[in-house]
Order: sequence, then structure tokens, then C-alpha cells
Amino acid sequence: MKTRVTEILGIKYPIIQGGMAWVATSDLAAAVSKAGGSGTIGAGSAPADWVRAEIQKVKSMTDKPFAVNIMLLSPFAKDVVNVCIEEKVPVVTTGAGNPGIYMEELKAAGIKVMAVVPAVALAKRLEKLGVDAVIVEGMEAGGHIGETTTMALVPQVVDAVEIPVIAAGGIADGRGMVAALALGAEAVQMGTRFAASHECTAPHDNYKEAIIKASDRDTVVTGKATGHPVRVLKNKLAKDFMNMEKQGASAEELEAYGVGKYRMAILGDVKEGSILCGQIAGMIGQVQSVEEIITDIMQESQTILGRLSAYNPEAD
Ligand code: TUI
Repeated sequence: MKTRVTEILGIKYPIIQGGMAWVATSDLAAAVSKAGGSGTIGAGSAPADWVRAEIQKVKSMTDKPFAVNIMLLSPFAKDVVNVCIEEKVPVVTTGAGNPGIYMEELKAAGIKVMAVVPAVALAKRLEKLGVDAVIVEGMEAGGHIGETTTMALVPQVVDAVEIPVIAAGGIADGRGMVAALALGAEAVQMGTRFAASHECTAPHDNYKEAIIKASDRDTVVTGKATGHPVRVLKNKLAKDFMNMEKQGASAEELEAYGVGKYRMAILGDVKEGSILCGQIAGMIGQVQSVEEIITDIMQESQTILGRLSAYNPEAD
């Protein structure tokens, strides 16, 4: 399945693994790239030296292209940009902000840049600044999100820009892949499905089990009051946090309460820790290998595409 995105990235399948902070480390990124997709190291708020070490680990595990996701709210974002340039990372994806100030140096270093956008206006602005593709992420996604759904946002961005669009948020199988292609996307980015993989070694098994156990209404969006809405699994922490929000806690109090909670969940405390995952968690029923996940999705997509091409609405 060739698209402009598979051509730009030099990958076999139009599947990109989301750059989940704390969750997407070198093991997962290397496994996805080896399996023919685009693996991504999630830099999150980690210091640049940690990111450099993860990049070097991926390079030692595979010659295939991979990406680093730069979380633009990180205090280390600028340092991570420099590390990506020094390490000649083939692809950078960005999230949680506008990567405009880094575009010139990333492009000068020959790095492909793909930015997550939650809205049409930012997609148009970044196209002018030279991003190679936009990752259009709907509010079904886990973690920090915008306000519009994938279904509504992807075709609007496709109509507004010439560069390729990658769809993200609420996609975890072949049905989601074909739907994304139907909306005009040329690849998908998936986070939650890859978080529930064997090669995703950073989170404790409890974390993956929580994703597997989740059903359709088990995620909530916290942090709307602080201006940083984040979709998480509904657990004790999320309920406490929402109660504090209801009682009018200040942004400072809420931020202070949130400190360290991602790390706690990664270490296995799935009650008091913050488990970031998308609404599609309810559809994920088992932990699988990355290879199985990618093969399943590609086979299911081919089957659906075959069925649709035989579909004739005129027939009785
Ligand atoms: O970035 C993500 N997901 C994340 S980042 C993260 S760490 C974090 N924790 C608490 C608060 C904030 C971040 C956890 N999950 N996904 C990509 C994404 N990017 N979603 C939304 C955006 C986004 C939002 C605004 C991208 C650009 C943007 O631009 C605003 C502007 O400056 O125009």
C-alpha cells in the first residue's frame, strides 16, 4: 500500500506509532520500524541526554527509519531538537504546540518534519513553514488533545492543505485504517494499540492490563480548566482530579496535584497514577506483538477494500 507518506518516510506500511511520553521508548520504536511501520521515540519531558541514548539504542537495533516525537511544552524541547540534528534522526514529529521556531534548522539538517495539529488553521500555517506532512489528531486520542473529532477534522484538513495528511485518534484496526484512507488520509498514527504490545517494555504490565480491561466509556478528559485537556483512563486519580476541578481548584493546585502521576502509572500504580489512553482502548482485547498488530491491520484493510470495491449500490 503505497502513499506519499510511505514514500516520504521510506516505510512499507502506512502505519506510524504515536510518540507517547514515557511509553514509547527505543524497544517499541525499533520493533515498529523493523515490522515495516514508522517507530517513534516519545521524548515527552525527558532531558536531551536520555533522548540521545534512546536514539542510539534504536540505531543499534535497526537500520530502518524511525522518528523522535518532540513534546513542545517540554522545558527540554530546544535541547531535544539539537540532539535530533546531531544524531541525524530521519524524522521528527511534534506535538502539544507550534514547531514553527524550529522548522528552519530541522529542514536545513535534512530532517523530515511531521506536526500534530488539532485544527485546520495550524495545518495551513505549518504547510507554509515547510512541514512535510501533518498528523491530524482527533479528540478520541489519548493524552493532550484538541476539541474536534477525527471524523470531522481529517477531511477538513485534507481539503485545506496540499501536503499529505496522517490520521490519528480513535484508530486501532483495519476498519479505522480504511476509514482514514476514505477521509483522504495517506497513513494512520496509532498510540493505544501499540501501547498494548509485548515490545512496549516501558510501562508495567498493570498499565497494559488496564488498557485491555477498559471499555468504551472508560476514558475521561481532565485538565480542561488548566488549558491542557488530557484524555486518561477513569481511575481514582482521574475522579479525584475531576472533583478538584468541580470544586474550583486553581490551575496551580491542579498542576501540583498532577506532578509525578505519569511516572506512577508507568511503574504500575494504575489507581493513583495517570494512564493516558485513547477512547479506542475498549476495542483492544489482548497484548500482541508489534508484528501481529501490523499484519492484522494490513490484512483486515485489504479484506475490507476488496469487499468495498465489489460493492455495487445499483444491484438488488
Ligand atoms: O501531544 C500530544 N499528546 C500528549 S503530550 C502529553 S504531555 C502533556 N501533559 C500535560 C499537558 C500537556 C502535555 C501527553 N499527551 N498529542 C499531540 C497533540 N498536539 N495534541 C494536541 C496538540 C496540539 C495542541 C496545540 C498541537 C498544536 C497546538 O498548537 C497550539 C498553537 O500554538 O497553535
